[in-house]
Amino acid sequence: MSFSIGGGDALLVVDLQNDFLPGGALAVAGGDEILPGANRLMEFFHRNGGRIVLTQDWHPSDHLSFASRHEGRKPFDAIEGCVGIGPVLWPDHCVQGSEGASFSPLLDTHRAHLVIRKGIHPQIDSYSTFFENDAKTPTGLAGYLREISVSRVFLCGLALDYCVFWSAMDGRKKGFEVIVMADLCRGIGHESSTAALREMTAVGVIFAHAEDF
Ligand code: VGL
Ligand code: ZN
Repeated sequence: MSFSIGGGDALLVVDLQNDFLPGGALAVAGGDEILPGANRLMEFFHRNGGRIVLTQDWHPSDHLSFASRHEGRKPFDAIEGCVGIGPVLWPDHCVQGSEGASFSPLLDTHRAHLVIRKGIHPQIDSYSTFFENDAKTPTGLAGYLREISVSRVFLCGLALDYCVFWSAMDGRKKGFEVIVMADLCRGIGHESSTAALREMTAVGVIFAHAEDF
């Protein structure tokens, strides 16, 4: 497969922040391996007139997705009946303004046109870059992309089974063509990653690899 990139294309680089990388509070195994490829892809989009959007998980220190906010609960415990939170609780991560919430120093952020910060409301999480987890509060990304005539959205980053997955699903829901860079994503869980790949395939997400560019 090969892609020619232009003004109708956007690259969404998802959550390449210290806390999701080895040594971070919610480290995704192998997360650091995708940094060079993400940088190369941003450079490629830049050279060809594509749009580049970075996302940043950006929680208040008392965010309800943190296990520390729930008496007797541990990180990765399942949580039910808490609208907009779950299906599991997380360690404290990506607290606004912290070192953990900063982009990796190895990420070339200078090519980005826009940074979307998400998960900013204390009571609700936001895995998707398009909607918060109530599935109805928009972040504004779809409007931004539409207004600049973007129709295809390419995704890379972390985590495959949460923020990349939900961004891809909502991108399809909003009518974009969605291409997930399979070798430039890493997942938190094995089973959830397998399920994510299956569900994305079912809604017409296309998978590509760095070598396709
Ligand atoms: C994410 C869990 C909690 C992600 C963010 O970026 O995939 N996962 N917050
Ligand atoms: Zn988070």
